[in-house]
Amino acid sequence: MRHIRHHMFCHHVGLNGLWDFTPLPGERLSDFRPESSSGPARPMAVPGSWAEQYGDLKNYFGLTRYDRVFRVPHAWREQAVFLRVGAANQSAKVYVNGYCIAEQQFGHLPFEGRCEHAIRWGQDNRITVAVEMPIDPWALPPARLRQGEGRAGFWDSEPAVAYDFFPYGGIHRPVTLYALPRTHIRNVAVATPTDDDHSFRLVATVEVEGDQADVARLVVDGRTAQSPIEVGGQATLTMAFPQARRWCPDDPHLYTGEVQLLRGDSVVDRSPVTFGLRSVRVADGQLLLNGDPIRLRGFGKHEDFPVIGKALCESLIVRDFDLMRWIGANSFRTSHYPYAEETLDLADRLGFLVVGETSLVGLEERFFERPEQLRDACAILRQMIERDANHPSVITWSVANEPNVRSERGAGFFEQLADTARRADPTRPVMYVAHGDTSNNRGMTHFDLIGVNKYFGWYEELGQLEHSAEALSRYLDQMHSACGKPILLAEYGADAVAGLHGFGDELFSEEYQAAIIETQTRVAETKPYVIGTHVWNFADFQTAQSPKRVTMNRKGVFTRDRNPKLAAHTLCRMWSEV
Ligand code: BDP
Repeated sequence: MRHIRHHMFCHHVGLNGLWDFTPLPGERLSDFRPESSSGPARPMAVPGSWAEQYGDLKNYFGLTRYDRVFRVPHAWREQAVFLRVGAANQSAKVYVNGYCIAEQQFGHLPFEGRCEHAIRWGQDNRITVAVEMPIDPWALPPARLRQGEGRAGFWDSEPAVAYDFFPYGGIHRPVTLYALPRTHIRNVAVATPTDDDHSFRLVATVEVEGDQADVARLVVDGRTAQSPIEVGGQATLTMAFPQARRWCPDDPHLYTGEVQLLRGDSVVDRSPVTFGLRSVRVADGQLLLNGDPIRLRGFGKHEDFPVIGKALCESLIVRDFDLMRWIGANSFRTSHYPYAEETLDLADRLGFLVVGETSLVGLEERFFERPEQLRDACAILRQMIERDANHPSVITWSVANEPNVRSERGAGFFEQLADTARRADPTRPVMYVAHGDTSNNRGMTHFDLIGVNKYFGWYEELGQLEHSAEALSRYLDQMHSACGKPILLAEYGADAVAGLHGFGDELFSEEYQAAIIETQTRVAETKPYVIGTHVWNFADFQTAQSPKRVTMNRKGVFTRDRNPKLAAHTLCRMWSEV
């Protein structure tokens, strides 16, 4: 699939805006027929979450259809025409004039298909996207099997999802129609391995569709490399960078170049390529960026905002990076799903380090028994890596959040996920994010980095600041001696209702949250094997309803609308000391 940035360099039409929307209660995506008539439609913004746009849809979880009419520029007649959806939650099928051209089972990941065979030139064309947001115990991520199950039976919620964020349905990322020459570049995957003498190589794997080109060429800073296109449509281009300007948070230098397809002397297609030269690896118990140990300071986040829900909003992304810069963070985790491509583009430009996470959250033993779940989990992981591997900001792949792995079979499931990630991308370490202890995290030894989520002072040692510090210290040491890997404290914190104050030990007060975060951060910083701390969460976020949530999860150090709580000022002070 062509990288989103490349659209700027080919003919494209954005199909965001108001679509006709119809809920189809009781129907399933598997039986959907685009020609069947449905009830009266109402306007729905794309990108957007339906639950945020209409009060009566707040708790609608099921099948819906989005329709709109579009015209295709006549000049595209001899071209290959694609329709691309950045992401829809949770599963979707796309039809052009009744022909299904693409589908996606997994939310938060793009999908596209060629559609020139379905287009009516010079006439109106109907595009229909059927989107389903199931509350289904076997979806990924899943709902609970029964009330009381999931998240280790921790609590019940409505809807009964096995994860702690609101199951927003909708077309959440841009819909784009674009055209390429019939013979074109499908994808350029870059890897930037380091040689023994610390010089970099750029290895660009070019996938070609169509048979009207014989050579692929890479042009960067006036230098070129070229190679014949092999049977099967692939070419590998290599260029050495002995004097590389390395990408790092203080100097996030991006190289830009171009890949061209040639037939004889004429250029058949061209595609930009952007990359950063940096190395990331785990050695001597440390996470090394360009050979030097790096400490991560930052957050687990969510894609979540009032009215917008889970949809892409570029001003919100820019604002969040500005707030992260202000507070002194240098990194974040895309908890608990792959974020918009635009977010990673900005992280590349601004020099943030990203833990890229899949949507595999809420996994427990029942999943490890079913081969189709392993197949789907690997597919999600591979699709994320394929989409994001060109981003220098992404330093590790987190395969899942807080699975409950007690059996040999579960350990095998995670071994396979680790292998899948390493096969898809041998250049980055692979992370496992644990909660609990060694008994429910079998298989974590297959990973290079371990994230641990622990809420001392909140879910454990409630209200006891001092004990919570000792408890964290002991816990980190135990986990480290069990796994022998560098550890990221990937979640810790406490809920605080903005505006609620106290003397420091009142639950839900801003003071208590600030104190917990400060104490726990300081404990983690004393551990040589801890490679960083990610506070949970950057901002308050919407969840399913539950007795443990005052309308939402309030562990943000910013409110949902991005005002700082006391903890934000505390972190700003602490991180400015670094
Ligand atoms: C962690 C989960 C996260 C929750 C958090 C919490 O990974 O998704 O939001 O707990 O309870 O265990 O706030």
